[in-house]
Amino acid sequence: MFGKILIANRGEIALRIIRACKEMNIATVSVYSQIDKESLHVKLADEAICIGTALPKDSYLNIENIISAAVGVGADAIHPGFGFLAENAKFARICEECHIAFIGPDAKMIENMGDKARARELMIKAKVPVVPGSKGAISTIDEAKVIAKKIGYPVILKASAGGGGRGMRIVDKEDELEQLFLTASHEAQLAFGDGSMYMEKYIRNPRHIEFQILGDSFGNIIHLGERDCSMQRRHQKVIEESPSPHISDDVRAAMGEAAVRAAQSVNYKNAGTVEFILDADNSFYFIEMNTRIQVEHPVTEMVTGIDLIKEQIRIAYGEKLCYTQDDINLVGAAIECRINAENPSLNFRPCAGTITALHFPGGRGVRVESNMYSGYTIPPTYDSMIAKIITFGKDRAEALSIMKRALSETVIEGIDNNIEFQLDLLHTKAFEEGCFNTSYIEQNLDEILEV
Ligand code: MV4
Repeated sequence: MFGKILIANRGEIALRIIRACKEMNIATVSVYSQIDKESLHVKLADEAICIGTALPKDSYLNIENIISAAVGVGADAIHPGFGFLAENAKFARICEECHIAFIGPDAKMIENMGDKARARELMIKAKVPVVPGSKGAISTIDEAKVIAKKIGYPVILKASAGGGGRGMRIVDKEDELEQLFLTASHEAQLAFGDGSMYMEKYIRNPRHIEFQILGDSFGNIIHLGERDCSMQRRHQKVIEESPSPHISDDVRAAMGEAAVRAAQSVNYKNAGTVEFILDADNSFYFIEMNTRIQVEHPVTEMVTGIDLIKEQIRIAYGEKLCYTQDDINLVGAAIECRINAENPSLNFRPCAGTITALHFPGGRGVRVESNMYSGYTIPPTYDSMIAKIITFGKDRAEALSIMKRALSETVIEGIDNNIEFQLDLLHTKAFEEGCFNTSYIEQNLDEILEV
């Protein structure tokens, strides 16, 4: 097994990876920015190396500094976590060239799936259902008009280099197409250095359901069930759960089969997520494949009993998956609430500052992933997620009652946070009944805040 892993990340995911390594007897190296020197990932790793100043581009995105650190300490592998360099093909390639294992799929896979138009094209070839639309990227406005006419308005234009909701435009009628295409493409060129766009039929108020995939170097691919991430706001997930309260066993089986086919068709290796949207008729369509471990991975861990980080490490080391699809039993239900340092009443304004008192929940069925401690100062530099609280029960009703109990035990003082908002959300009729789509929070915000 690897002797030493460098974790190229911060926050709760860095802790999550350090913990998995410790349980596997693998030495850990944290990297940190100057502003993070009091962070828990620095204290809990066997070694820690400062890689630059606070801004991500000067530290957590600085490939040269991270590779230098890895070479200097003799790390065999790098785990990129999520965000930062996790889906950076150039970084994965440089790791390969330096004979450091990148814990994730290879650079070519990251490139292919990072180009969302190309991923779509590959899925069409693999007969995975996609939303009606262009085959790959669109070259001209005339072509865009022809496709839009064929599939019918409204359509959605998406940047090939976007993903996760960035670089998208909804077009209601042909009059608007040219203008929206040009501005979206221009924006994508500025933001990603790639202005290419593709088109899909716009599905109103979809559900977002994603499947967790694991693939090894021997062509074995399994799925670990789905996560329903429909409770979100402005493309930021707020609550995730597994299983989805919305789909039947038949739909689940069909989606799982499509997800495995998607991964098999590109010979996928390591952990990945196949994202689908579901329309009102429960028709499902592939939209993107993420080539990283995701924030919400604990939800899958709770219902499968599988440690996804350890699996990622074993796969990167070249081990065979020790499960077949038949070995995967989905048991019970898990819910994750993301706890953010933000003020929901002030348009979710992020809040930096010092935590003066902190008490996390415990007890049966509760898991907390966080790098917070009493006295810790949250820097203004990074995203506002400070904890994930995950609960597990024999069914959704039990996981939900445990979550309500857990959140009501939680104390976070000194900074704004969204605990009360999460509690209000959990108490809505829509959440209780599992009957909501990706527009729910935006469309019902006043009501939720007022509960
Ligand atoms: C869509 C869509 C409707 N129709 N594609 C947003 C994030 C990115 N992963 C894809 N997204 C969407 N793609 C078509 N053809 C609606 C969304 C969408 C969405 C998707 C998943 C989760 C939350 C969302 C919130 C708004 C819009």
